Amino acid sequence: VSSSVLGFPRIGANREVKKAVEAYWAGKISADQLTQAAADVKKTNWTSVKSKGVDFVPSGEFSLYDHVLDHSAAFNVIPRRYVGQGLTPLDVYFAMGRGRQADNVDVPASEMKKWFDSNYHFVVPEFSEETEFKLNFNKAVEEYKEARTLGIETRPVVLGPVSFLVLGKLSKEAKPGFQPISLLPKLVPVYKQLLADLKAAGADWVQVDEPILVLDKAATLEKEFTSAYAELAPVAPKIMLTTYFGRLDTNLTYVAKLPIAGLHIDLDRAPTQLDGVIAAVKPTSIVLSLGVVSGRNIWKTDFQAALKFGQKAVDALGQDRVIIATSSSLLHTPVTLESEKKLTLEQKDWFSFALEKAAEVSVLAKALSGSQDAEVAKALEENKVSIAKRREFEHTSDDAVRKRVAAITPDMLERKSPFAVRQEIQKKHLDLPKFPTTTIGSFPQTKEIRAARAKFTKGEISEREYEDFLKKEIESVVRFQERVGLDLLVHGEPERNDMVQYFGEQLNGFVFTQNGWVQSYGSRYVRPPIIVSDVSRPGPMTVKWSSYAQSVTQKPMKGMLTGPVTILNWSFPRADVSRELQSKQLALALRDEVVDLEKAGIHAIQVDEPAIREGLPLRRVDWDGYLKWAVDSFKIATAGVTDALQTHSHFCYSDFDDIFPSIQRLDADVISIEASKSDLKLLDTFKQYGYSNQIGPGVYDIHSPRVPGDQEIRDRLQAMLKTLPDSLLFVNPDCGLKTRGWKETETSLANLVSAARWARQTYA
Ligand code: THG
Ligand code: ZN
Repeated sequence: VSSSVLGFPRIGANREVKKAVEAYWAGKISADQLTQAAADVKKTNWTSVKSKGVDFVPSGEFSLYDHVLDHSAAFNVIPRRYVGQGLTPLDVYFAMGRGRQADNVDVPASEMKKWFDSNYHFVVPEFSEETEFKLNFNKAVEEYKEARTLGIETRPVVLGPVSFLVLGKLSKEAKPGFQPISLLPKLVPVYKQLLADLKAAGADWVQVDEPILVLDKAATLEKEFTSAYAELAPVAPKIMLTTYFGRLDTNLTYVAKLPIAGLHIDLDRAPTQLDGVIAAVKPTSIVLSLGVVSGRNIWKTDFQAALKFGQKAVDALGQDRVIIATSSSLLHTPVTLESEKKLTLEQKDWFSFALEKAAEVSVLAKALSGSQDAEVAKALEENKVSIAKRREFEHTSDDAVRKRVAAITPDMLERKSPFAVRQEIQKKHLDLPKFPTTTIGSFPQTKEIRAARAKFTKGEISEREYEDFLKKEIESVVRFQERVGLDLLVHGEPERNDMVQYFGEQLNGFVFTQNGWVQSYGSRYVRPPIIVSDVSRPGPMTVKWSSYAQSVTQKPMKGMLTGPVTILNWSFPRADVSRELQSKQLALALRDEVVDLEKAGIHAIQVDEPAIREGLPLRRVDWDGYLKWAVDSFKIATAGVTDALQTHSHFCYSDFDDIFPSIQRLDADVISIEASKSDLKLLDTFKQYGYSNQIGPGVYDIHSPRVPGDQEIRDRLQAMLKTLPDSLLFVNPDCGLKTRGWKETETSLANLVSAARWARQTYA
């Protein structure tokens, strides 16, 4: 039995890669220096994974920005707008990832999408009839050789051809109805070249990732998989076909017949598929790679449970046909626990980060191989003790919280009156004009704000000084909003680092890392909080700031909270209880906060759920179960108030077709959505379903520094009013302004207000 890791975090233990990439963008280091910084981190990754005893060490999955983007650049899938601008290949690559606005070049970034159900975003490849694949470079071979020069034999990783095409979208040039998958016959020859090069370079195995095999849509792709792999297998190294984040289900029938040497399955997410997969591969010579060490969470693997899976596979297939692996790439976990100095020893003993997980697969493989090594025996014993201690801790639940969840009644989910009644009451209470203007919540997080927070964290300024600073910030944001003429104000959120971390820090049941960075997109990382026990709210979290903000203005102030589902999805959840239970505990904590805000004189409260859609299970049969508790959680959080309180929610996307009835069921008084990038077609969806509550489709895109003109916003409003009743329309940007500068924020919002005033006159 051997061991393998499917991929490793790219950031570097001390964020070396993030820093180097950002320094390169800022013109502070050269391309060569960037390459060197990357080479150092790759070397450290390979060496340390190897040193843990892992047999199959991955290479080629490293990236300066995103592995799908690497793949597009390598295969020459480069949208026209980036070509012929006089940029170096490296700068074309970054321009595709993040756009570029300098020296007469002005190109927007490519679209990003969430990588399956994770919080990682990939850069979406764009295909058309005209796409001409060729190998611009062979990253897999280059990195394989790079590792080999260091004396480390690796298993190169490439994204598979079917997933690559299916994850893409149509480029501007594509004819409507064009299917990227139809490019497969043109793409396969280029893959053949890549894989043949790898074989020639000496690679024995290649890991080919086909994660779309866990999606429903793969059921229609049997022909494509069969023909592509029939062509690739003869020229390639031995293919380890990897699937992750879900189960193969019926796709297994054809996958087991592919000419592959190995198949990897995710037993963290889908443990029940093991028996079926063993049965399907048994008659073949396929090696089975068991993803028993989670690539998505940070809990120590229960060795006894993992060994049971392993033993079952060994009994059926024999030692030589079993590999113990991480369930997916470790990209979604922090690098190492060793950098954590603030977690208690008890807490540290519960967790495994990427490097610790590498050690886990190695020990498990050795144990299954019947190793008599004292080190292995010791590791098994230590794991048993750690797991037992964690179980013991899990038993000490917070009875009050558990009882409260068990006592949730249906009436707690419903507002007192229907929306139409509430709307009338709220109109009087809030005194908002027609087409009310508002923002999504955050205002620019300036250097000064970050510096003050850093000083406070380091103890260089007192709590008092920090709070005074924040109050000044809040007051100046309020004054700005009054000056520019916005109707429903916000406090700007200068006190928040991250919309999830901030709440986690104030709730019982969470712990935090100092260095547990996980890539969100490009050079942007988050530090997900870890839920370790029952969640409750020791005291008000935002009331102080919102009521201070309300105290300095006559205009209504909107309270700002992150919703239960988003806090859960952007944290590392517990593995011992259901996500539903954790979500409901969060919901009750937020319910208390919402009620307290209302008591403190706040008349509008926004509870953001940007992650509700990405949490959707990958298989449609699992959707209803999720949507039921996700929507219920939001309702629990928001329904504890009087009819006079206006609830808002915000979603950072516009892809609602699939979940529309659930959005409606949230029964928020106002929702704001991202509508500025995509066309306004989605408003037809709203009309079609008869959406009845108020809605603010973003009137401009905040993800770019570009300032929208007054006329442009008027045109958008006009277009929106073709489908939306004017009594329901709010006017707002399409997301928070945290990442924007003040300059463009001021002009953009002035134009927004002026367009709303125009609309009030025009549609009086
Ligand atoms: N919070 C969390 N997850 C998220 C978002 C978030 N996932 C989706 C989306 N928003 C991702 N967006 C961002 C935007 C900015 C940053 C990270 C994710 C960011 N990170 C800083 C960096 O990498 O330099 C670090 C921030 C910090 O100091 O805490 O700017 O909003 N959880
Ligand atoms: Zn948003």
